[in-house]
Amino acid sequence: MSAKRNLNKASAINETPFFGDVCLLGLGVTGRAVVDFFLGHPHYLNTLTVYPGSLEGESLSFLKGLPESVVVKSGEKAVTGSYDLAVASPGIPPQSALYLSADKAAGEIISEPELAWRIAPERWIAITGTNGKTTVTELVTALLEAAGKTAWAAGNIGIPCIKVVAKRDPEDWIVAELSSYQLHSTRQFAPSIAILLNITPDHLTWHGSHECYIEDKKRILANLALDAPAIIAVGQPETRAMADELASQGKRVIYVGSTEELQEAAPRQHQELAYVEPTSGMLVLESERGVSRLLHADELLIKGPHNLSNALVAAAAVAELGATIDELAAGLASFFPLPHRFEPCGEVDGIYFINDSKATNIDAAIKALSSFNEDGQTGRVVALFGGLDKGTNLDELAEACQGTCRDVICYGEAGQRFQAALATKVPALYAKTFDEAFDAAVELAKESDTVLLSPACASFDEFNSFEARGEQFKRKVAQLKGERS
Ligand code: UMA
Repeated sequence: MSAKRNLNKASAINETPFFGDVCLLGLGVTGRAVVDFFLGHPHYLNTLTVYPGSLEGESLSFLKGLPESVVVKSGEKAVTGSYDLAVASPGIPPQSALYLSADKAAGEIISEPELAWRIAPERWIAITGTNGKTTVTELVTALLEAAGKTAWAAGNIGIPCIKVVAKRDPEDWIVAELSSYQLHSTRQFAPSIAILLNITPDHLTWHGSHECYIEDKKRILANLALDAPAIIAVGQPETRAMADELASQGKRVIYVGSTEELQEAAPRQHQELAYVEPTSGMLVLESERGVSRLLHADELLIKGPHNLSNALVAAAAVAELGATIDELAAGLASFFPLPHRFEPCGEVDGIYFINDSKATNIDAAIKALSSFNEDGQTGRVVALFGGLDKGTNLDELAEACQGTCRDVICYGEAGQRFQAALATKVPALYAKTFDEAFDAAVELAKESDTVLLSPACASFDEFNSFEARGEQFKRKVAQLKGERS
């Protein structure tokens, strides 16, 4: 590949890094974006070699259009030769032959967000956590826009960061949702603001253990400059420990949580806090600069205690960039729930339907259930759990169902294990398929009840994605509405 400099560069891009001989692992959304970037900006490297791994539809047609300057090693299960840099797609596990061999063959191995950051390191807000990442990424983006700034949501949300750095103007912000897979292969990544939401068991197969998963999530905080705030929801011992560790190193931490959590967690000398004031119900940001009351919790359209935390972290981040209280309050009050994330889907004959298909792990489903108790709807939920089993312990989910759920329907590959575990606390039925589970839930629900899809499992036993599962839920609601009208 030619090392000629591209003179039509966007000024947000840093022209200095030179990556030499680069190998790229994977040719999905990430891999294709990396190739496109280097084809448009060839001066960053000497050669580009692609190890596509498994190939399907879009990757195959993409391969056909590649110029000869890109070396493609189709069908190779291991990286051979020698490279200065390897860029790994996030889906490729670190214990795989492809990743391990690349790690040996290359001077260093990094993820695509790190590559994008090395090229354009200014104005990054990076967000991670087991649950809530996409909501917070969208919310931060919306609040920045409400404050008159241009922001690009990118990363695990579906748009590779490398695509955005190539497009943005110097003043624009990147709001990057980062998964643990992407963080695993970060080395120097240092965002302007880092947000850590929560860490609960997930992706155990990819990481090998919960401890490794925690370590990878923590990498978002690893290289923060002294004045770059870490905004951390401290509702769990793991996240609280990370906040305290950073604070003890003299770094800036904004502690986010309930007033009880903050009393336990925040050292008094670090007075940067975000919480809901128990007496007034107002969302509050507090620092040495003063106390800002933004809006009442009831004014938010996104519901549940987890969304209060999401709103607080997002507001704290955007307040850092100079947004006024009015701008933050207006932006928060007008933010709608995203599809498949505790999304209200209407009412049929007095029964309400909520699509929380994105809840693919136990913790997310427990959070959804806890929203009902807050609203005084105890015992009025008929919940659908099931799909592809992640094998996690179900005791806490069973506890959360008790008192909250009238009935639960457990379906799909995970159905029988869930039924056995949950039946100890709540009436639990088994249904073979998603559709049968929905129909059974409608049979059992009474007026004023809510049928909640918050499945606590991946969707892949029956669907291609959690989105497809959520769409099917919505289709079933619409069909029911048609039949009953
Ligand atoms: N591949 C292999 N072997 C593997 C895995 C992948 O050969 O074991 C190769 C194949 O060529 C395949 C390619 O890698 O075509 C796919 O790469 P990938 O799995 O990394 O997926 P991408 O299409 O690049 O999409 C990735 C994220 N996917 C994963 O992390 C699994 C997308 O997140 C992300 O939106 C996109 O980059 C842009 O940043 C999706 C996701 O499911 C939504 N994320 C997980 C989650 O949210 O739980 C972490």
